Amino acid sequence: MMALRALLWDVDGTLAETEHDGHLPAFNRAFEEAGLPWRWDAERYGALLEVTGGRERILHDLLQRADAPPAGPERDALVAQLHRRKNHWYAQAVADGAVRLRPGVTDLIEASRAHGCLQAIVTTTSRANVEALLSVHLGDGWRQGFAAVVCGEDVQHKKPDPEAHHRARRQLGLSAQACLAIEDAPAGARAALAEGIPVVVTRSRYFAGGEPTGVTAVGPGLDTRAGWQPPLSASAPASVGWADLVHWHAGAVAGTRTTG
Ligand code: XBP
Repeated sequence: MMALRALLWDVDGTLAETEHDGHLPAFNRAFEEAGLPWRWDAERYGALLEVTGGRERILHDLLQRADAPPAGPERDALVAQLHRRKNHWYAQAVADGAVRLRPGVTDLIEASRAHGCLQAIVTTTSRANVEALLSVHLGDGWRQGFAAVVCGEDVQHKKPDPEAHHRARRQLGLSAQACLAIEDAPAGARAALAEGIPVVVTRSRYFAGGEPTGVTAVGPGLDTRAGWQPPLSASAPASVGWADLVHWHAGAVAGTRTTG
């Protein structure tokens, strides 16, 4: 039986509620400081999250605005400027403590590490955003604790393309079935599954509904044993633990999927 050798962590929505607490207000701040009347509310942002990548998201929105510059160098410069300033305000929000890690994340990283399981970051957000978030919460030396860190700059195609998961797996030197991806969004789950990596979904604010297909387990968060599919037995401590991950992973590798 293939052992679980690495956890592949998504960042936005999975490690932290970065979208609502960090990126969304930062986008609006960037619009405001550029003197633009554009603002995104939570509903609009939820819809825009279909588009992965902050730069791509701005461009997508702008294409639907009559008051946006037409295609050309002026528009490209505006998108680049807004994205740069968005990331500035995002880093500021993280430094100010506005974006916390989701409950249960740090415990599970530590518990799985203690069992020799490698840790990886697989995200298509910008590297600077990952650096900002993890240096605040895991300390300046956080990078040493991760055997692979794949970010938006490292790939040509963002999620749901499997390129980021493929790169991470190659850097780890592991087969897909030795890994387990933890994701919140359908695009992330699809990306990992396309690479053949079993997926656990921790639902997040913007991806609270829907039934992800083909994933090994789906639940409300790592800090609770309630509300998971397949159900978890009640036990203490009342959070998802290393033994649960091993169990889920073994089921996935054996071909028993719970959803879809
Ligand atoms: C998350 C994203 C990102 C962030 C913004 O991707 O969709 O676009 O919202 O990040 P993933 P940037 O699920 O792969 O973590 O502005 O840095 O692109």
